[in-house]
Amino acid sequence: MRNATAITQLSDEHPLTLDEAYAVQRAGIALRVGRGDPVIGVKLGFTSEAKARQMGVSDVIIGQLTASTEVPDGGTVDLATMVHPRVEPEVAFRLGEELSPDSDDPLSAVAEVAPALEVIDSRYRDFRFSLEDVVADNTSAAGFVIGEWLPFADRSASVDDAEVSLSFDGQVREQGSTADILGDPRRAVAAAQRMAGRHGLALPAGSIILAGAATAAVALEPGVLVEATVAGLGSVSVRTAPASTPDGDDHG
Ligand code: OOG
Ligand code: MG
Repeated sequence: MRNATAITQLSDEHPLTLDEAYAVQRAGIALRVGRGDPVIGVKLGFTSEAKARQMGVSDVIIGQLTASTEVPDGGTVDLATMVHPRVEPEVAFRLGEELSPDSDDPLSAVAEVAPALEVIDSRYRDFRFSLEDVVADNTSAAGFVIGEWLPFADRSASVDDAEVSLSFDGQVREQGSTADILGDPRRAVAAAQRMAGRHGLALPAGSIILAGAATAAVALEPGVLVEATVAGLGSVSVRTAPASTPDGDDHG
């Protein structure tokens, strides 16, 4: 988000349909692409009960990941550009070949799998929104971090029910299982194929698919080390920049 200012829900003033909400999302992404920030993948939202319950919204949604929002594993995110960011543990897939809407074996297009973190931030006041609002806001996508990619050649039977934990400075904040993501996170690949097909998004070779959070999201704080661990896949981490000091150089 370029000016980190919360707004009221779009749907408060202009009720919009889900298709219109996806059109708003595409228009916002087109602006970013025009600024030289290409789309490098997609993300699913509300694929877990924990997230649907936390946000009071239950249909699976799709958003787009642009290159500038990727943070390297072990890197730092600056909260100053965000409104009220949260973080959540995820599983990521990377396509080795294009995933076309009519493929009847979507998993065969997947080359790699990795543990991931997603930073979400909503432009809506109090992080409250309707399904249409959050779709128009590109599903709150603000940043993502991918751990080490592992080959998916054996279709990673072990990712279907792997323990997931999210910690801040080594203290566990959320725990769950990859099975909390659609019953099996591999189902996220078919879900992404279906949603991308429906909303006109391409999934070329190399695309990243974030499967959705396995647990509820946790509010980010300045100056913490955030780590997600997915049993069998490993860990991924990010730091948040320390709080800026009041005697910084940004007076007046
Ligand atoms: C919407 C994004 C949901 C997930 O992993 O379920 C999402 C939100 O919670 O603001 O990214
Ligand atoms: Mg997410």
